[in-house]
Amino acid sequence: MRIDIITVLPELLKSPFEASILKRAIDNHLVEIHFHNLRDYTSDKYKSVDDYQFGGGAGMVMLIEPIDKCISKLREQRTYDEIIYMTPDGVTLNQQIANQISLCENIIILCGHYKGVDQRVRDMFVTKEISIGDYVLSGGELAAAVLCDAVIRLIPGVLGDETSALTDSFQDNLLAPPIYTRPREYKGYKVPEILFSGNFPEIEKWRDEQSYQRTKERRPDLLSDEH
Ligand code: 6GU
Repeated sequence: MRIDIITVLPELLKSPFEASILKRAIDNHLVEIHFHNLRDYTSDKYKSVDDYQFGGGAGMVMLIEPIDKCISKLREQRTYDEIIYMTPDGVTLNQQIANQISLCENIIILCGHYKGVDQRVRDMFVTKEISIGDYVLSGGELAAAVLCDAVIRLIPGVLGDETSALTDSFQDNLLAPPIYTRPREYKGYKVPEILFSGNFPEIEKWRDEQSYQRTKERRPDLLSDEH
């Protein structure tokens, strides 16, 4: 998979890809990430990427021209499955959307900044608009990093244990069960006895019940039909 990220703040986005699972995925050539600084696609001497909004109102709007130049150059080189715009008014990211995107070959992620982009960018280029939740961030960069992390870990070969993405919370609309490691008892807090029984069908059953109980208590919305 190849991900091209268009941003006015590439520095803000680089560090999540320089450690742990994402770094290994890149080093193993399972994913390529390319950053594009919008300022490199400006044509005026001030390298403007934004301007005041027509009709008045506070906040700057990202210009269409540098974004068009950047996207057009990328599209000359390959076709893209999705052009994703990160914006708080997009659809809220969930595991199903991450699963879908993980099947793409090439995607562009456009990070909104200031008040956002000129509406015509969305009309002309964008195929998916994604938010990471109902709160406002200063820009789409951190949201893009969240999306990339959620997607990249689903690419086959990225996780060491191939099954572990399948047992994540949300993968089947259930939260993950409690997990334990050594020591068996810590300051009076004990690991549930069933986990030492060696009876693996019973352990699986216990985990399924715990998952269901947790989901019922914390996220009953996940158990309803809309999901
Ligand atoms: Cl994608 N962008 C911004 N600026 N804020 C957000 C967001 C995105 N998702 C949630 N809040």
